[in-house]
Amino acid sequence: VLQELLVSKAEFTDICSYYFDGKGKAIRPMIVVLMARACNAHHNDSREMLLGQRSIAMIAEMIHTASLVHDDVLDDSDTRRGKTTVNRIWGERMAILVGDFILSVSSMALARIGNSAVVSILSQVIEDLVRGEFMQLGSKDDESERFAHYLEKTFKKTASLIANSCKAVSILGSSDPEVHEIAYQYGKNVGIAFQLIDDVLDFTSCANQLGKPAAADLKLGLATGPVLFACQQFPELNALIMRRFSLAGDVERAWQYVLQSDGVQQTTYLAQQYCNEAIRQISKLQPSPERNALIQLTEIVLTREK
Ligand code: GRG
Repeated sequence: VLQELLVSKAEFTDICSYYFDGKGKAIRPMIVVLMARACNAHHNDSREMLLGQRSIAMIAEMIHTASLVHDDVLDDSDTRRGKTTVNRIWGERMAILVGDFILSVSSMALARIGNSAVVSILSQVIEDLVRGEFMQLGSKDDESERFAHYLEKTFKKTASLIANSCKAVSILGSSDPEVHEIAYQYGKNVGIAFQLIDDVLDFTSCANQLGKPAAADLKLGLATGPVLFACQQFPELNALIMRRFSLAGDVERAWQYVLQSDGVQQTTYLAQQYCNEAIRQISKLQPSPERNALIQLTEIVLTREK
């Protein structure tokens, strides 16, 4: 369906369908569909509502994909999901337009749902994605502010899309504001945990598994969870963080410090705490097979290898 939506109107068919090839994990639409069914257990479901919820799952994946295409331009990346990036094959101008186009198709699908609360919730996601990317460009010189800045960036870049998509399907499925808040809190906590593990995998996984180069964050000058924790044990890292690992040998030195420290374990532990909170939240919903699946999904988020 996603491919049909994108391809039917595009002159640049091949490029637009390039990432909709089933190679992504599609974790966002999976969470959204499960959340919709877990919330619907509280109410009756109409065909119109189910279609709206299915649209939201597709819109979430489209917004995600558009942001990946733009992100690869900003980072000048060569590979994504084990494939050459759009920017490498068709050039940066085309990649920007393709990202914009995917976003425009998702906006039309969003308008078609015809619910203004849902429109504003998912528009907030786009603002958060851009602000998160902005936050990543800048860094905090003050060490004490660094972790809060990192967590806020993590929410905006990754968790907002999951949290707000969960909230949007809950609004279509239930009129109870408590259910909306539970859906949002589950998505927010799972989303933050997902990004923390993403940051761990940048240190622990090999390039082959990730479908993109390892230590990509350090090479981009980014200090993520494992580095920030390692810096508490090895204050020498502070200077490297401040200059964004820009001197020759910085990336390799930072990498060694992180592996000698408990940074990876501490970041994983923090991700576990967020998953525990997600489980606590979702457990407030009525029991359903989908609620159980959302609980199990937290384990997959924590133990995934790519
Ligand atoms: C065009 C909407 C739009 C935004 C522009 C560039 C930008 C602002 C935001 C970038 C946001 C970004 C790339 C966040 C990273 C999120 C993340 C964890 C990506 C990896 O997700 P996976 O592992 O990827 O689910 P797959 O490939 O499985 O889909």
